[in-house]
This record gives sequence, structure tokens and C-alpha cells, in this order.
Amino acid sequence: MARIIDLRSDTVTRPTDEMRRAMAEAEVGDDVYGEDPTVNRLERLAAEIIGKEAALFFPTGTMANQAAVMTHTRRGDEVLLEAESHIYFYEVGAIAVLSGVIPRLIQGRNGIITPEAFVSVLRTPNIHFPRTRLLCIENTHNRAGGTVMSVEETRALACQAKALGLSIHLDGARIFNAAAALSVDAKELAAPADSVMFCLSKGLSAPAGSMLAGSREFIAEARKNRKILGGGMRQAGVLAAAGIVALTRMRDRLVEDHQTARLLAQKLAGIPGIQCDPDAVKTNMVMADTLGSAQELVEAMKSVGVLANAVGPRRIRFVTHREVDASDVKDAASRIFQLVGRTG
Ligand code: TLP
Repeated sequence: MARIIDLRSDTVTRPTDEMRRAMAEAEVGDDVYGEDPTVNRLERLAAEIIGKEAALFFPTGTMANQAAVMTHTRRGDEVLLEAESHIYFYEVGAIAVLSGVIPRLIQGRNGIITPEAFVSVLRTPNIHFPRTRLLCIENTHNRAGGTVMSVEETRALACQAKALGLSIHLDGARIFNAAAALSVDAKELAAPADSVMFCLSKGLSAPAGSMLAGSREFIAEARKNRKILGGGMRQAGVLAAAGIVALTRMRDRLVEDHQTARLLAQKLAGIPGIQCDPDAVKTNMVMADTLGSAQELVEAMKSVGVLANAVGPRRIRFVTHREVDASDVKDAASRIFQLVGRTG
């Protein structure tokens, strides 16, 4: 069979040769004692790049998001989230299981909570209500199709939330994609938030790892919570070494993934029975709507070596990354074109 073109996620990217070398040579120690020099170096670097006082290395973005929620809240608190946010939609209900908080959903526009929508969920003091404590935002927004929240939009929403005494957590799994798309420093997008999570293991291609950043005090508390969650790793420097390469060498190339995504969208738009708007592509994700079952088309695509995920009954998500280039996405689209032609 022809080469498999894997567009399921940027998480499928494998470490680069430079990462593998750095991993093999990493100086390590026991990180639970704070003695892994490579983890310490990664944490300092991550804090500096994202513009926060401190940062903490986690095995996954999910654990880092959960530790953030746990650190910001206490049991019974209410957390405001965009209705399709990853923390709500894709983290197995963990905020309820682990932090005992109650989610309140706000319908966003392209994943972005507007000032009007935010105002519509506000509560007046009342004995019956939970304490609203935290607002979670997501940039880029996964289920909205890699959409981007601008610095101004982030500031405006954060300002509203701050006025009510809420903390703000930014799920910035792909914050460097957002920064690249907007041509801004990621620090500016992170500044309005009290805490920010970002992943090393997505477009940046590290094999594993995510960072949580915030004030020194917040990160000290999050370190305790990471231990509660079983995330205290030992010689984690072997992973952190790849993370350092990810942060120093891989951010600049993310724009290439955005170009490839747009090209893919243009090609998909020309396929009968598929609806896809190239102008909606802001970063490395492409959402395509199908006339029939998305899952069935995904299964059929697999048979011609094109992998993608159905993310709704009639919606397929394609994600571009370092291991697919322009010719791969053209090839993927033409295989889908032939497939659709055959199956009618
Ligand atoms: N997202 C994955 C799946 O979980 C859906 C993907 O393939 O896109 N926040 C956001 C916005 C994410 O997209 C993800 C991963 C995470 C958090 C969680 O990161 P990990 O997978 O490291 O736990």
C-alpha cells in the first residue's frame, strides 16, 4: 500500500534526531528531590519563554490542566469553560473526579467566549449558588478547528473575569501555533492569564511532556498537586532534554504546518460531498463536513492510507505537522477524491 499519511493529530510526530541525541546525553537526577538539572533547565526556559515566574514539567497536557484546576479551586467551586473546551470535552470528566468542581459552560463563537456571552452567565450573590472561582480559556481552540484568540480578545475577557475576582487558566496546548498565526510573542497571549499550560509533544514534536507556568507561589502549590496526581517523575531529564530542543528549535517551523493545512483545505474544498472552508483555517487544523457519516468516511480513508479523526457525526478533523508536507496533503486529498468518486 502507498505510504500512510497520518493527519489524526500533531501528537503523532516522533522526536527528531537532535532530540534523540539530547535524550541520550541528558544529565539527570531525581526530579522529586528537585535534582534533575535538565528538568530544572527546561522549567526555567519555559517560564522565560512564556513570561511567567516559574514553570513545572508534566508528563501530559491533561495532567497539567488538571493540576491547574486543582490549584486554583477548592471542592464545590464553579469553573467557567467554553462549551467545547478540551478540559471539559476531552479530559474524561476529570475536573469533577479530581477537583470536585462544577463546570458551567459558555457557548463561544469559534471557540472564543465573547464579552456578551460571559456576562450572560454571571451570578449575583445568593446562598444557593456555588462560589465561581475560575475561568478556563483555550488558544488555539481544538474543537473549533485550531482557531485563534487575539491578544485583545484575551485581555478583554481576562479583564472582565478579574473584575469578578476570578482566576484565569489558559489551556495553551498549541499556544505557539496561535502566536505564529498572529505574529505575536506567546508571552502576550499568556500575560492576561494567571496560569498557562502548553504542550511540547504536539507540533513541537517532543515525545512527551507539557509545561504549566504561573507565579512562583502557584507553581509551588501545583508541584504538590502534581505529586497527588502521581506525576512526580524521577530521571525525567531524558524527556526534558527533548523538550528543550522542542522549545528552542521547533517553534519557528509551525508556520509551515499552517500553510500545509490551508493547502489541504483548498484541496478538500474541491471534493464533492465534502464541505471545507479554507478561510476558516487559522493554524494547523482543518475541519471538513461530510454529507454522510464522518466515521464511515474515516474508515474508508483508512483503506487508502489516509488517517484522520471523526470529531462529530458529520465532521472530520485533519491536523498537519512536521511529518507531512505539501505533496503529502495533495496526495491525501487526491486519494480521498478517488475514494469518494468510487463510493459515490
Ligand atoms: N488533544 C488531543 C486529543 O486529546 C483530542 C489532540 O489530538 O488534539 N488541551 C488541548 C487543547 C489539546 O488539544 C490536548 C490534546 C490537551 C490539552 C491534552 O494534552 P495531552 O494529550 O498531552 O494530555
